[in-house]
Amino acid sequence: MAVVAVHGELAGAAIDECLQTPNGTPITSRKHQDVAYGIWKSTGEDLVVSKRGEKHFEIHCHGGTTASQAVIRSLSGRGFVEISATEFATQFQDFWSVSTQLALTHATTSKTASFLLRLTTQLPKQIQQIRSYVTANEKETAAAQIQSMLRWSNFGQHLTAPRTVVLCGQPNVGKSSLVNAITGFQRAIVHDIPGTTRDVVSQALAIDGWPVTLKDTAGIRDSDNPIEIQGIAQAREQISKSDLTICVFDVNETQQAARAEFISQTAPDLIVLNKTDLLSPGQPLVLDSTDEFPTVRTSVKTNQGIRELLEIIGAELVSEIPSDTQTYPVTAEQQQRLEEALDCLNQNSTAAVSQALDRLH
Ligand SMILES: Nc1nc2c(ncn2[C@@H]2O[C@H](COP(=O)(O)OP(=O)(O)OP(=O)(O)O)[C@@H](O)[C@H]2O)c(=O)[nH]1
Ligand SMILES: [Mg+2]
Repeated sequence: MAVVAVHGELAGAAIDECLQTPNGTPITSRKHQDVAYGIWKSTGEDLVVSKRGEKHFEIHCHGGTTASQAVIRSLSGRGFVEISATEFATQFQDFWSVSTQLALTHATTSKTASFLLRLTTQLPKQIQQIRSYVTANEKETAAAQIQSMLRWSNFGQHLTAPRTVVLCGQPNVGKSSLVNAITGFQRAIVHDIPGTTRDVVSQALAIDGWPVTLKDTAGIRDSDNPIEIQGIAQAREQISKSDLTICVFDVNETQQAARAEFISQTAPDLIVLNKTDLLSPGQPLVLDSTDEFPTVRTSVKTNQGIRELLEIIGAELVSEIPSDTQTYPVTAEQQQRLEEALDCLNQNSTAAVSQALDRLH
């Protein structure tokens, strides 16, 4: 669906010329917030018009861009100028409202959308409060509020930017099989030949409502195959950049020294001991006693531990959630403005605080 907002003295009159309503009632004679169904005369498209104010209307169009483009063409022919949604919003609202609303449009889960929706009203209010403290020369209070907001910057920006979870391990331990079990479809190639995965295979998904990019990587081992060497280098690079690294081992593997070496090289956040279905009864678990890392035992064949693995990933990714009244930046620019404002407060230049908070985009 596309929404075309139309603003100006002649907005209602222009829409009335272009729109055929069922009973012929013009949109200009309707009450504020009224909604009218109609047909756009030039193309015969069905659409809905909402009167938001005397000079402010919204035309809601379905069906790709055909209807919205037709509306824009008709209005452009009547002297209206097309501008982007961001430009339009900034003419009526301040930076804090616009940037938070734009972030909300990039939310990919209902959980992150609900955090952002609350902030669309709370964040501009909080900034207004900071402005008042600065005006009243209550610098310490203003600075303390900004500091408490900045503490949640990382959480705020991850509401729209997915966190990266990387699965790594030696070849053939079941990394790609786990990726498929987690995503619920055959995303990655699985084979009993060690060294199957070469490229990094990424998949977007939500874990406990948090947006995540799950990355399957090449099994890490000594190799003289140039393609495999590249894959292993990519795997190491992904590990160094990840928000959460999961080391996968075959639970039946008995070489404890090799595992310990692998763990010290990759510094994981979580360990998975896979292929538990192949354990014979009474077989001792070599690496099950590590207290250093959360450890989950799984079997892709029987589905054992997959749900638990997802729960632990969710908890490890987001260990702390801000209270309902806490506000925080949700974009890099919001964070930067708050940091600048805090610097200005620390240097006692209060006039510069409002410049940092309110400068034009
Ligand atoms: N019995 C059993 N077999 C498994 C399990 N998980 C994976 N496998 C098998 O182990 C083999 C290797 O699985 P992959 O998922 O390709 O392993 P990988 O770690 O991605 O391997 P590389 O890409 O070579 O690094 C395949 O034959 C899988 O079917 C499991 O939990 N139990
Ligand atoms: Mg693989």
